[in-house]
Amino acid sequence: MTLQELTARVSQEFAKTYGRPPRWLVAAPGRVNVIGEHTDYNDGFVLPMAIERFAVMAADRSPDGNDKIWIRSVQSQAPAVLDPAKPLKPFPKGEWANYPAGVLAGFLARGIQPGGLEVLLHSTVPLGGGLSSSAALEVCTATLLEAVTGKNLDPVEKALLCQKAEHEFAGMPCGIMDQFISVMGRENHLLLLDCRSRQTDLVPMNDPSVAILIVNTNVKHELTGSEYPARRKQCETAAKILGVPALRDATADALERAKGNIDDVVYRRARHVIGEIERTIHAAEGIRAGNWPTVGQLMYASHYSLRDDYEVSCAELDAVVEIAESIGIKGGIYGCRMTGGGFGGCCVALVRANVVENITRKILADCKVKTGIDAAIFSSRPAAGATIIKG
Ligand code: GAF
Repeated sequence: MTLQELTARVSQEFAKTYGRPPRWLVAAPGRVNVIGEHTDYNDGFVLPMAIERFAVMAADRSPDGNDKIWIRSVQSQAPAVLDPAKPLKPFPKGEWANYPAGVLAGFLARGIQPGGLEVLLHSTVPLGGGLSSSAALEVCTATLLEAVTGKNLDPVEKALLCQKAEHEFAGMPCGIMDQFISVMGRENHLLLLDCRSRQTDLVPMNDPSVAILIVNTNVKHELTGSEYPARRKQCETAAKILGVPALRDATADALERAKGNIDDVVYRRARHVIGEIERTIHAAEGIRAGNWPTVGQLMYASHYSLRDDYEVSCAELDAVVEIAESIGIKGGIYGCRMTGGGFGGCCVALVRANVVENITRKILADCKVKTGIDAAIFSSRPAAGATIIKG
């Protein structure tokens, strides 16, 4: 479904729910990270692209004139009711209302009052699939509040406000990648983001001979669990031992020299991050040069490092990568790796565009035989970041 078709549908759903057409329509994309995993909170580089899967919100003023914001979701029975008259507090852990609530809190803290709204949310970003459904929801909410109030935030401030919502309301100490790409994505481009300086470089990705495939294992992950914060701590420990502000500043040589003084797990976490930052820079160069076999090799290397050193993969993700390798360049796959936080979710594959259908059939069939899972596959061109469609 194109974004136009999706927003037309959400507009109709709004009219059915609230009995009138929406005054505002906004959308924000999910993302797939091509390479640069678990590097954002180490001040490193990431290389994500926005995907053609979106959180969309349709909205109008509340007819009763009060300041409450009612958000109904086509994916959930219970609405989220946000009342700016009372201090906003997080809802119980795991509730989707935390994402819009955290974003609204950020606007209120800046003295921006949106007033009462009735909202309908529809998201096509798979939930819990490592494709940033939560960042899409945060950025979509922020874009709606911008549209309603006419106050446009600077893109960096907007992304950071959304990241803060995720930290303080959803309890997930994420880095900056997901919110930045949902705000700043550009059609036909990847975003090379320096997570220290926050400088962004658009990397063109418009060669019609290649395609990005996203393989969803449908294995759900829970990143607010202990694993993600534990990885962050291990990285901080490694940086401290190496005497650098962040692992971005460490070299592979320095890590080898310090090996005797570092716990093996912490050593391997650092080895992943240091190697992954280098791979990300090389991959961006490879993409600019259209050197697809090199980019593919870097993607496989990233996966092995996430599997063996960072230990955030799982059997199903490993199976997808093994299947991709067995198909190989001859069969049209340049590279494949797990993407996102890990422990389930999706793999991203770089493939020859003219064999997408064959590859899709083969991966789905082999996955079923190897792991018993019913995976889902779709391809996406790099999409634009958040937009106001109406209003
Ligand atoms: C999750 C986080 F939200 C990101 O900030 C990033 O750390 C990613 O995991 C791993 O690269 O998506």
